[in-house]
Amino acid sequence: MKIGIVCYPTFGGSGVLATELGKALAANGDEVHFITYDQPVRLKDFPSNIFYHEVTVSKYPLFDYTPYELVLTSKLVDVVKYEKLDMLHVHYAIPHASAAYMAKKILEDQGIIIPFVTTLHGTDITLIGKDSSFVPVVTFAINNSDAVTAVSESLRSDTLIHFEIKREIDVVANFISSEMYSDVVDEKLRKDFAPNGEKILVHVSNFRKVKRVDDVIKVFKGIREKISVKLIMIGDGPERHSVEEICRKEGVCVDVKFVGKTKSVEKLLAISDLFLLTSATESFGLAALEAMACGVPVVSTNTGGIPEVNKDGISGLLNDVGDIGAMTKNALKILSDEAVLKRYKKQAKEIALQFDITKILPQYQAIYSRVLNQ
Ligand code: GMT
Repeated sequence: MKIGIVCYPTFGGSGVLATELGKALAANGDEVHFITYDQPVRLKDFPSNIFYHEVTVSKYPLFDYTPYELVLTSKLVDVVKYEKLDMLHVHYAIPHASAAYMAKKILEDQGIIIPFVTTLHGTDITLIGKDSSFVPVVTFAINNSDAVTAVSESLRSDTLIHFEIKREIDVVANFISSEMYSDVVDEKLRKDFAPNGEKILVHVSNFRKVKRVDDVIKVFKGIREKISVKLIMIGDGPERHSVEEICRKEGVCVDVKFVGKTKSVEKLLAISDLFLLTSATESFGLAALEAMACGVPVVSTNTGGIPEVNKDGISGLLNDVGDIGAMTKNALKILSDEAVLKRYKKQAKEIALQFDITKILPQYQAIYSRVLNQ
């Protein structure tokens, strides 16, 4: 099969997932064409059956806002036609699903049939998507996709609540490739971050408001009052500056290290003892799943799709959004007893294996077959 994948090429969960999916399909023998405005960050190698087509947006003096969606549509038409693609899989509804629909119609006019699958990832529904300025377009694009998937039951149900949907939505969870993650600790690296045997907490995100990163610092402060701990903050984004200010205000900077958008997330996860995920809303929580794949338990909020991956009392503990006290108490419950920590680490890894690519890829492949045969 020849498939075109459209995604955001950034560190965000939807782009990571789309890229890993493309790589897995290629490893399975399919021909994969990534169509994005930049090379996806997780796309490091180029085997003979992976291709990248850049969507280049030129600036014209007339446009205050260059119409990216139209440039993407033209690129899709071009790639489908000349690379003879069988189907498109677009990740994140805005604006990828409507661009795919437009490309499909243009190609139909030229006698070319190109079905497309839309995967909803989260904020395309729960935040931006339900903004009234997008609702009609998002609703139309979902209803007119050839198949639609959501990354959790929770996101599926949010989509049905916020939009007038007249079609089936399949739930296909986020995945990890367990081969990529190891629970083997690099002792030297661990010592660099925790020279005196402190426990290591970790947070990974794009530092947007929705992640409530301030809460990570507040919880860390509470834990630090009881046991020796260090905190590794991975990622970057709009809230980074204010979070650093909170660290200063709370007087915890000396034990917090901001490492930015590192490419070796797995190595840092593997030396960590506990992952903190404080999001106000989260359709799934791929970052938590990646931590669990390294045998790191998760103390998180209980919002959206998080309970579908972080199993309460097994891989970690769930808490209400903003409940700093409960998150601190629960983190201490896991960290203060070596036997308890060991048990949670083992269980986190076991749960993560349930989301291995080998279990999830066939679900996408079944949807592709259905779409190509309809
Ligand atoms: O905001 C982010 O976390 C990035 C965002 C994205 O679309 O790039 O992530 C969303 O998609 C991920 C992959 O499906 C999910 O695991 C995340 O939970 C989801 N983020 C939110 O819902 C906030």
